[in-house]
Amino acid sequence: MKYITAGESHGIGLTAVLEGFPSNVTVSEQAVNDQLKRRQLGYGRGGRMKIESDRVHILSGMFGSRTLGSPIALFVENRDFEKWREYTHPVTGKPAAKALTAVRPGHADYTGCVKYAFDDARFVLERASARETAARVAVGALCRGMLLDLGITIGSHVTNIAGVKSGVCPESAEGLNELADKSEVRCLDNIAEKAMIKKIDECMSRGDTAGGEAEIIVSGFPAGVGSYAQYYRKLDAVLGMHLMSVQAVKSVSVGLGAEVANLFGSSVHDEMFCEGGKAVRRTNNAGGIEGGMSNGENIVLRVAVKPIPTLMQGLRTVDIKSGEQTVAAPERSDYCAVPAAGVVAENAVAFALADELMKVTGGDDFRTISERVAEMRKRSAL
Ligand code: EPS
Repeated sequence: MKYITAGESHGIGLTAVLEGFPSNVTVSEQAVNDQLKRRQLGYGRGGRMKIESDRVHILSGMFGSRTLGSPIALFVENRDFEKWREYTHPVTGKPAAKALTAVRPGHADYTGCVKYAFDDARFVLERASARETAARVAVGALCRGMLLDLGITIGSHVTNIAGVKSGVCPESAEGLNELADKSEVRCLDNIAEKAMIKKIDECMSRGDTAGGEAEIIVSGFPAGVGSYAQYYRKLDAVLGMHLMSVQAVKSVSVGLGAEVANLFGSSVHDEMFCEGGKAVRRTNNAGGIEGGMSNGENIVLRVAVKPIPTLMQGLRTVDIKSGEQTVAAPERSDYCAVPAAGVVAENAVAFALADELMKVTGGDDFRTISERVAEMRKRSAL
């Protein structure tokens, strides 16, 4: 499968085209809208989320909610476009009277102006904005629906905001989102949750922003997807690409992640035990991936996201027009988007895993895929 997205943050809307999705999958439009809604939530979002109420328009690739195997075009409208159409209309838009030249360190403003030869960072930020993740979530939601029909569940929870860590380690993705979504910061640890909210309040009051970390868990994914045979077939490498490309993500880890550097092999590797004729593990430090392939355990990933680079208090910068020292202009933005980043990450993982699974099972029609998944499950049940 492949998908591309198009659209600016304050343009008409966001479009995605998903190519290669199998036929005969029953798609729930409501399930896509549910994912879009989850992405919009979270304590610390800015004023924009009060304007938007994201809903998907499915334009092609299915009849009567059943996929045809042909490209699926999706559209999510930007309600805020009406306020911006004077500047951002694709045909009649005119450059703003005052260019944004006090580039925000950490955002794409400076590098985008250099690369595309712009003298106004608005031309950059419109596309660099994390608004684009709405389109990615819509695509991921379709894939996630198919995975769910195959008995594969994806969930996430927030493990850290601004250094406040959750002490809860869920065992499975089953029921995880139902619990996490009850919390405004999607944190399962009640004490940490309150401290996280306090940190975000502190950020808001001084015009600062907060980053953090989310854990994504996938349950029910069959063993044997991915391959050790080539670098681009390794499941962890593929997942890394899909997650690192989510706006603001600065690190991705699998299982124990960077912690492996501190430990001996005897405490890292997940020993196998024969119980009732089956091979079982008592630990999952590998995060469900060994040798670039899924091993049948839960896939456990973490993403760390940087604090949003738009600070109301302003960061010191250089004006790209005058060349003078200045302070980055405060723009409306979020103070913390870590809960939303976890939801985006889940849906990015859904696309990556559906795509990799289809490379093993054949990807044209859902029946073939489910028969192959059943076979794979039998083969791995030692
Ligand atoms: C963003 C800035 C804010 C965020 C936006 C990402 O938007 P605005 O500039 O309109 O206030 O709310 O995220 C979304 C719009 C979204 O849907 O997630 C940025 O600069 O990246």
